[in-house]
Amino acid sequence: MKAVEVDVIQKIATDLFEAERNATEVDKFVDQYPELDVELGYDIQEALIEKKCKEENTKISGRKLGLTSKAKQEMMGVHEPSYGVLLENMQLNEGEPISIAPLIHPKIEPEIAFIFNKEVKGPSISVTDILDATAYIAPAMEIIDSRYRNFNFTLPDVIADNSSSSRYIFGEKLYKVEDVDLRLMGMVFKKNGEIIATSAGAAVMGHPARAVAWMANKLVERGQTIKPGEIVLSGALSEAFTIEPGDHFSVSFDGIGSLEASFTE
Ligand code: OOG
Ligand code: MG
Repeated sequence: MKAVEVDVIQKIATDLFEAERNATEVDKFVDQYPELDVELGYDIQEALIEKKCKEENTKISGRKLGLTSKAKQEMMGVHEPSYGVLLENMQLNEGEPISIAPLIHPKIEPEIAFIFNKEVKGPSISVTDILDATAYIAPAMEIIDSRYRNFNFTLPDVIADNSSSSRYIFGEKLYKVEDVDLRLMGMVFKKNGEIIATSAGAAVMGHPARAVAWMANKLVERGQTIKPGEIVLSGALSEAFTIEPGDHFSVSFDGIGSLEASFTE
């Protein structure tokens, strides 16, 4: 890697780290750094995760997919998926009220969590390989919080920003993957008792495990794998919804139960 690239990686990673810590927005970087492409985006994401692990004294707990459904791609104007890293300090517990005070402009998404008990190493990983390596699935919600002003970004920008990751929560009750048809599994998402979205697993790239397989095949290009014990979020099955203090969200899936989340100031 050239020295100038190393400087750009560290500069953008530091700006994104501080934007999160201070809950302030930054402008997307592509305009200022035309060399910012998908590869450089993942280099920055790696540098950012390394910095977060060190300074926040946490470690990697899994991965997440982003922009895997048409609803999300159209909402954000980005037509390719991305992935990001989940850290232990991003995980929330079911039943605990969630304060949005430390966040910039949080939104919430209904997702499916995969919990792995085998390593998944690309290339040529298929839907079947993902299902074989999955110990459990559970209903999940992701709280995203882009560090970019008004969630305005390009694909390389959002990759650098760890695909807008902020917090995640999944159901304590876990389900066997062979007991459901992930493609046809229906989903109802409610805010304050009213239905705000309905969907099915197939909204995520035709099959949620296809999104995870896509990621496993991308990860290997960077010498990485999905590790046993890691959790992977499928990507949202619907668009994302703004969170206000006092809001209560619930997601219910056919066959795998439901999950609730309440928010405070
Ligand atoms: C990017 C992250 C998208 C999902 O599930 O699609 C994402 C964004 O929309 O800010 O997490
Ligand atoms: Mg998401």
